[in-house]
Amino acid sequence: MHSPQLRPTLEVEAALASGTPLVALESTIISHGMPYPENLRTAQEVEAIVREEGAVPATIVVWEGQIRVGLEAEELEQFAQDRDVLKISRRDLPVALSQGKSGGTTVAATMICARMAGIAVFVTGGIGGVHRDSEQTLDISADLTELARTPVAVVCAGVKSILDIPKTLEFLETHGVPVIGFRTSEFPAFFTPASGSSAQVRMDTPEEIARCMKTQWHLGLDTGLVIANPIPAEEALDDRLVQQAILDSLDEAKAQQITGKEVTPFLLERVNQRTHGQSLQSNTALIRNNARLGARIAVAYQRLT
Ligand code: PSU
Ligand code: MN
Repeated sequence: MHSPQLRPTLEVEAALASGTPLVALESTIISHGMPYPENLRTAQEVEAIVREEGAVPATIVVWEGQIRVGLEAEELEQFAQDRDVLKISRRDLPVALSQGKSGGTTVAATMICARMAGIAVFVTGGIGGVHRDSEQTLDISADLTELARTPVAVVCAGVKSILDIPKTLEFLETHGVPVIGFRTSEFPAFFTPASGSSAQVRMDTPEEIARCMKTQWHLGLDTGLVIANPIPAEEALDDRLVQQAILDSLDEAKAQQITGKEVTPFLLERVNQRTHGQSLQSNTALIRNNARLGARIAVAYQRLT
């Protein structure tokens, strides 16, 4: 670990030193993706699941100008309650750190920090992607360009259809990012297990995924991987309800001229409201599901290395 701003907990440092598998966890979902106290409860549950599976969780946040890799229990509580922090993606990292600010790290920023810390597996809910009206706005999440340049495996439940899923998959293909469906050949759409688009390949075990990661990086192909883990069927939302909520929210964003980094948090919040909290329940269920898979992949990957 080289950056003077990188501050792991003692537990994370010990795990890195002893070769115990680690799982990085994203924090924009805590600061901007869910209301309090559900965000705290979910973050705690996710950490507990990672431990159950024999790995060490490292929730990554920017806190008063430092990159914290892992938080103490009280710090996590404090972070989850602070609704007034930044959303930090790649370009915001140097700004926030040099100004001593705090914030939740996006998929892109969490990948950067995980890599700096030496953590290969990262669990989140959904990744950012190519927006539906990208022909006009050029709005493409920095998560995708990060996947194109940073060697970390990202476990997610696919991409919300607030985005253009086929274009998102095209972008990942262009940039050489493997897209693996876990026990499915469909690429999942976050709230629902199927999007109508295919994953690049289906894999059925954490070991198979770990072998692919190892092979990729051994070849010197320093891109990330997307591990797309569909939401469990019993937790999925009704497709028509979700689609309508998304269309209405997109109209609202356009009417209010929401742009830039505000777009995604705005849409997430409005979709949550329109689905009357059902989406929040699905959201927490799929993250728990991703945490279990991510930890199993981290354990399998550690065995190979
Ligand atoms: N999509 C979700 N949930 C999320 C996000 C996206 O379904 O919480 C968050 C993640 O932190 C992701 C970020 O990295 O939004 C992408 O934001 P943008 O589109 O501004 O790059
Ligand atoms: Mn954007």
